[in-house]
Amino acid sequence: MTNEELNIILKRLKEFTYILIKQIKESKEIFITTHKNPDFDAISSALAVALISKQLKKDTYIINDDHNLMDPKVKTIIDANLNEFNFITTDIYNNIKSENDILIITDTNKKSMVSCKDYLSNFKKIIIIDHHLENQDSIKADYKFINTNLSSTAEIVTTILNYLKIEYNKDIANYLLSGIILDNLGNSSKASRNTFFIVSQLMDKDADLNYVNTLFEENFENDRKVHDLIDITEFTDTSAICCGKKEIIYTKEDLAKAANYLTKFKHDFNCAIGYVDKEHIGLSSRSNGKINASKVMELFGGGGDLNRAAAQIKENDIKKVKEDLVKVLKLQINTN
Ligand SMILES: [Mn+2]
Repeated sequence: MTNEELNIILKRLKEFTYILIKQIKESKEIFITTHKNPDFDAISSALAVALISKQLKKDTYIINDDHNLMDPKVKTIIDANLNEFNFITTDIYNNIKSENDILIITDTNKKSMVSCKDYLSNFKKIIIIDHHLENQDSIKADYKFINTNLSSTAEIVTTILNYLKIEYNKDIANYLLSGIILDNLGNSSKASRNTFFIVSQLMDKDADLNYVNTLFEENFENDRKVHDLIDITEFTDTSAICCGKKEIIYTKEDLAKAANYLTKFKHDFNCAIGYVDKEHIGLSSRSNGKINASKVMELFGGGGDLNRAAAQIKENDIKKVKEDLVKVLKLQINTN
């Protein structure tokens, strides 16, 4: 992205900020949600939007149904904020909903990825703030700021906080810094001049890299498990694919870590495949941009952006998934 392109994006973000504020001001109650199983980018951006809404004296709720399934580190962030912010489930939303509610979605634009997907038509207006590619599954929003050239949703919302000169404390700054760092790991980083400017703003609010590092601390056994998966990677001229064994269950994050690691080796496309439970297989992919990772993962029912994408399918035969992926990659390369 050139500086000129970035300037155009930031001008659009400034215009979107005015729309966002106007919409929040006009509504009594604001609901915020993220993709299911939120990560640091999703949860920090939801908290930042909740902060804006609370400063405008609106009743503000964050919808999250995954309290017991979540990454334990993300859960610690939510638990630390239970007094400051109203976290509710979709069932509670269903009991308190009214006709004028606004839903603001951060870090996804896909219907299948939000837990309140069956209630989307209940909202008077939907606003999306995100950095992932749109596709047929994208939610029809009344207003949206989606830009795949920006590094993270946390970067987008921190830029909004800056435009609005909204004060926030060290904790929020730490969460937002964690979101930005999480989404910039590996070679698929989209860090720009704005990313580093925003990071310096967060550090001005006393965001602390030591705190962020504690969130990314690894458990030795789990790290070895991820590396055992990486050890069985098979390479072609253009791709690196590792495929887990049947007995081993991986988390989405494990697969993402393995895929990130593979970006070290300069292949066009990297993918980690593994069972995420007994009936489902997960795929996590990274691309240098020559192959559209999102287009490839869409063929497996998932999505993402040009450089990072993932999918999860109900399937028992992991070898078949790998063979299908190899076939798809051959086609992608031949049609380039
Ligand atoms: Mn993100």
